Amino acid sequence: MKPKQYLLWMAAVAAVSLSFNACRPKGAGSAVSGNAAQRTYVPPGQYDEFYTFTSGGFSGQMSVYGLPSGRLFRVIPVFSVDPEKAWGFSEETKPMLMTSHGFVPWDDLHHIESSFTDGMPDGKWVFANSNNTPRLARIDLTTFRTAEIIEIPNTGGNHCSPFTTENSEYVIAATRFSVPPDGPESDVPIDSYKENFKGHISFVSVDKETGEFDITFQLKTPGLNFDLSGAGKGISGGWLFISCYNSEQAHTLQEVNASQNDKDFIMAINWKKAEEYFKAGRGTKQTNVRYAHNKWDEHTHSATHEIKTEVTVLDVAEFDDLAYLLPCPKSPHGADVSPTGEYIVGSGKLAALIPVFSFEKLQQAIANKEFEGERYGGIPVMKYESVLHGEVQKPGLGPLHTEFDAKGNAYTSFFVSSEVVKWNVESLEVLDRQPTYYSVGHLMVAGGNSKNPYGKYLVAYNKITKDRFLPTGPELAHSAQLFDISGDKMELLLDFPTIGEPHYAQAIPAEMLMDKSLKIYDINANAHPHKTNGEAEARIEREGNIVRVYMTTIRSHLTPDVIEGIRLGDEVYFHVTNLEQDWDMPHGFAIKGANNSELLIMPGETTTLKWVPDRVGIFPFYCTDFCSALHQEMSGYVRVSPKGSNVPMTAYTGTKK
Ligand code: RUQ
Ligand code: CUA
Repeated sequence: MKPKQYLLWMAAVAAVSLSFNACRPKGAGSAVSGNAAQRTYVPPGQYDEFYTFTSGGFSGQMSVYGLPSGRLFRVIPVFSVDPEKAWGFSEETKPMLMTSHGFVPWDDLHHIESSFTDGMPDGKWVFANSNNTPRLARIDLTTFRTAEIIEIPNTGGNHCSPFTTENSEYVIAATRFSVPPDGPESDVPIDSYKENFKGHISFVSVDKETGEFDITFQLKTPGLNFDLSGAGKGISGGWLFISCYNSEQAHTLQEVNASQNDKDFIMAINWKKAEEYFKAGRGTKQTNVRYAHNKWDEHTHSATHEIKTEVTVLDVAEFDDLAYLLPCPKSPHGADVSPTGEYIVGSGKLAALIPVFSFEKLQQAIANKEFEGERYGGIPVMKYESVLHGEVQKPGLGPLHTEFDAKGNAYTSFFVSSEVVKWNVESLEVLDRQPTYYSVGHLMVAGGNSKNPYGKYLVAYNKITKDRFLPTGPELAHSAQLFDISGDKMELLLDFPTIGEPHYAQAIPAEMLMDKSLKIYDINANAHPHKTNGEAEARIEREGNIVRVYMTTIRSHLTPDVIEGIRLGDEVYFHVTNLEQDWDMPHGFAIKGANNSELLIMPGETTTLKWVPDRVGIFPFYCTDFCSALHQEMSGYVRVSPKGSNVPMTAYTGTKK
């Protein structure tokens, strides 16, 4: 076996043996100290200290938990349809899931990143990526709703994303799978990877006030797999560090062929320079792209979808000061930047050490041209020793991700050896290690990717949880494990199950968000084109075979609740306006036989359900949210008659009009 194959084999053996209970780490039951319960117990009526926004992985959603309790507060639908919230089912939300491929009802949401001001979470938005059909989403932290989704062109697998620069100038997204640039020329033989496949790194600007996205420019790079990234901060503020695997540029059997080289790379990008070149008019307009830009409007309570067809691309090969390659041992996954911005930690999935690079050394080495050579037609490769701060020796097996506290420590997750390891960023000394149950992927320290981490808590997101929870058939809940990191030793406090497969998360102090959380939509500001202004305006209207029901809800009736004159062949739109102006008082709407979801209409909002009746008869409808003592009475009937019948159009509640 070649050395790299041997390592792979070793890793596989370790992973397999860990998957049997016989190898369950010792002390799983006793790892929790006496007063752990007290430290995670949030008594009834009290609040948690942090919100955590957690990726749902293959669920496509984001979930909101409290820390330290681990209580689940909300699942925010982002890239997957959600019938509970009518996301992707109501007429208003359908445009949010439109792409250049049409309506896409599912995606794989991996990473969550805050908006930042001066390198600290500012509580305005969190961003999330979809891995499969490349998109970025912005979630509004006053409404806890997805406010915007933009598709990323020239990209295949948007894994290396989203990474926010220090002042949210850009949210950065880079392609996991290099592919030929979009357009008719992309029909090429797959074994022409080296010549024809390219990477793209997108710089998506964020409007300071509205948060609106715009793909300002893209950088075109050689074909590589970009995995993860960290935006520089402080002294490295204008830079970006991206882990690259498949430096071999293999196009098949990557498991072996993309694991040949002893070192892959971290690509350091001077994005400030790239921005300067862009502003100076460098770069080419590519006009054969097609990507969706979808926006939610809080006044019309509706989304719009448009397809854009232009993007500006700068080819890094045409500049000699944009990109540098830092050799990084064995298939790096995470590339994480320390709070001061000085250190960049690479986590080689198959490496037996953790390399820590120094930004200052990198700057000197660039100035002194300490290059080992060039790769891919002109990108300088730095000398490993010239840019290295040092290596953490024997940290564990299978390092993936690193987070930081405010005291100069780093915390790295180890997938294969199932542990979190604490080490000092300056001295590179391992200070503590604690087992996780079991294979830990991402980890999150509260504020751990900011300039001044809040510290206190660390959450490990574990992928395999055999024997931790009550069995639930072949698949078990993934888990989050909460550690107290305020002392010298990390202390395990709590296990809690999570939704989907959590990758990254962001913790935001509760006081930053709770007071600005929206309570109701002002009904007077509701500009929905099919809003009903009070019960007196409730009605039905026919335009050909389109029937619009202008319906209102208020405790505890729907208006109208008697509807006649609907015929087979009609398309019925229930435009339901919730007249309530009271916090936490949504009403629901559902009708028998609808091959659609329910609606849950927030106070002051208008939402639309499309219904195409398939038979004649009487169809009950009702409110789906137990809203009052008379909730069960909150219902009504629709009469459907044959095509061509002359049953008059009738709609009322109470007295027949
Ligand atoms: S990945 S388990 Cu999608 Cu962030 Cu590392
Ligand atoms: Cu309204 Cu139940």
